[in-house]
Amino acid sequence: MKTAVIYGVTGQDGSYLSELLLSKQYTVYGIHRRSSVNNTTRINHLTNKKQFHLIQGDVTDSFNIYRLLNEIQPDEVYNLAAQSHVGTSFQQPELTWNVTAQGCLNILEVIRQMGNRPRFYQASSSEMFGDQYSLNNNREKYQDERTPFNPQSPYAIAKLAAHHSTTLYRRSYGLFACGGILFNHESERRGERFVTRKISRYVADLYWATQRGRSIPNLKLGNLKAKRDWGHAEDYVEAMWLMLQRDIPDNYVVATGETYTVEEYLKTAFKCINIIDYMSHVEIDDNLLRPSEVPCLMGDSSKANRRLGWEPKVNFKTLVERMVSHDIQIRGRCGEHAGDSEKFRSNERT
Ligand code: NAP
Ligand code: G4F
Repeated sequence: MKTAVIYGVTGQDGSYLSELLLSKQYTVYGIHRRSSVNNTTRINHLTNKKQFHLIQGDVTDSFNIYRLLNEIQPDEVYNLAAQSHVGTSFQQPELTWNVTAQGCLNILEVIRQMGNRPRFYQASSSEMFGDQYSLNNNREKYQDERTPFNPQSPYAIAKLAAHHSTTLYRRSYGLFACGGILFNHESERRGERFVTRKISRYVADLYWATQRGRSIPNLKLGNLKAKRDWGHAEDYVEAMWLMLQRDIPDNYVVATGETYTVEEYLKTAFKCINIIDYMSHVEIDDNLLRPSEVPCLMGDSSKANRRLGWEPKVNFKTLVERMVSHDIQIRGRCGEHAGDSEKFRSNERT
């Protein structure tokens, strides 16, 4: 039976990857940061499983990485740890760099020095492409493994440094290290400050407010014109695992191949509660616009399809419907407190 270490286990992807590996009989060591409040809500349902172990650690602490990896001697290490919010990276560039770039290098250096080297997965990002794209025969923009990178945020710069480090350690030291260039993937467990979840939570609050004959303040958003290639996280963690099962390590784009604007997501989400005039519930807040933006992401994951046999199962419409329906259920259970999240949203500045 295999053993895996997951950095970033408390995040959206960490929780789905843990479930996937446990279903394949892995022993999973999830590394999580000490927090003054509970940060394990996405994995609480796993903590009573015999093969799941939660251990304190942090990717910025090389001594801790060295000790843990040498004690556990895993077969596979997945680095999903990051300050992963693009907007926040403009406010906290140094922290973003330390966690997202330096953290990856810290793990690679420890693995390089190990006798039995585990296989390594780095959570790279489509944000690294920035404003770059390739053109297909229909003159449509897309990104694949050959598209140049031109990062547009401190987050993307840090991810690109980590991605290049992963490739360098593979080529220079022979590490089995893969970079998964994943396009946006969302889910019912998505962080509340990413745009898809922010919208699905608002739609759920609006639904319950209407049911109770109340009104709530408008939803504040930034750029509605940006286009993203949105898939479901459960599909994407399978691609991570598949990369580490191959004979040869490599980098892969993982995407659905379809792109939609933020406004199209908004429209589809409001349609779930039969509201067509969605813009009457939305305000554009200039504070939510970013100093620089990634205008259009649409991935071509043909290589992952050919070599890993990977393809996405959840399409855009199903993704939106699942997120809204989930939030309607949980916001319904919150009852009277449903409006509280609005106070938080109106204070959000990223
Ligand atoms: P997420 O929900 O924000 O999870 C990030 C994880 O990193 C959390 O578990 C967080 O712990 C942990 N973390 C933060 N700082 C850390 C540190 N110093 N040491 C150890 N762990 C730390 O992100 P996600 O959506 O699951 O994404 C997983 C990874 O894929 C991230 O690296 C992200 O940048 C990358 N990625 C995501 C997407 C996407 O669309 N979701 C696309 C491409 C790439 P806390 O819970 O304690 O904060
Ligand atoms: O949901 P977002 O914050 O995701 P973004 O910036 O695309 O980054 C996500 O995907 C990356 C992969 O491409 C990951 F690497 C990264 O870790 C993260 O998971 O924003 C999506 C779009 C942006 O264009 C943003 O400007 O939505 C726009 N947007 C408009 N209003 C907003 C808002 N984004 C947020 N977070 N909040 C808003 O109110």
